[in-house]
Amino acid sequence: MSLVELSTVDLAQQLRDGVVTAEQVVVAHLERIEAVDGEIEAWAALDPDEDPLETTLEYRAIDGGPWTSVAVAGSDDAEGSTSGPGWNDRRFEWDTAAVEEGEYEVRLIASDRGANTVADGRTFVVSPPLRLIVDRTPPRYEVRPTGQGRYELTLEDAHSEVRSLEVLAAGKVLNSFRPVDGVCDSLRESFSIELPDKTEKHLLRGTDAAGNRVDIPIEP
Ligand SMILES: [Ca+2]
Ligand SMILES: [Ca+2]
Repeated sequence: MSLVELSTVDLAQQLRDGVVTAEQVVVAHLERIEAVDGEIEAWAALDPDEDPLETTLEYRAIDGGPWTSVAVAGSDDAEGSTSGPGWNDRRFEWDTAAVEEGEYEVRLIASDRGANTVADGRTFVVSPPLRLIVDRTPPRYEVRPTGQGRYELTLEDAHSEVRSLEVLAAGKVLNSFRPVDGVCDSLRESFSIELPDKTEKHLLRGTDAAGNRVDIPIEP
């Protein structure tokens, strides 16, 4: 099944699981637009210049409110001038540095209105909106030694699922631990772990689904 055919729920799950990236989803939808647009190429005969399709990415908080356009750096059109938000290289980059952390809906609006009269131009929403999480903060952790090199450890994140707990050696991942319930699939996961060498210092690393990492030093 292609990305544009997935249900919102399945797509959101795949995004959370890291199976697909937001960029791949947007590109898939842009390709879909291109494919559909191709079927309506009949009117291109009336317009041999090939209308540029102007696309805008919009987002809003998951609990509603107004849509905000994502400012995208202008791309050069055929004449070499800069044409507002759009895509030439089939790639949108959303710099979320100034966006508050949390869950958002993201949608793509496509229009060829700029190149047509109002009557001819078409504007449509590429639906359904995607759910995306903006998350720049690593999980918090709590560690409790229980003796004999064993520890009870909890990772908790405000926005993304906890994805992994690993032990590093010389900067490389030596091993990863399964949570007590078997699967890293929620905002809070508990681990009951035993470290390989009880007399050595260890460095653990907790990672959330957005890839934010926290290093956890363990002293013997
Ligand atoms: Ca996080
Ligand atoms: Ca779990």
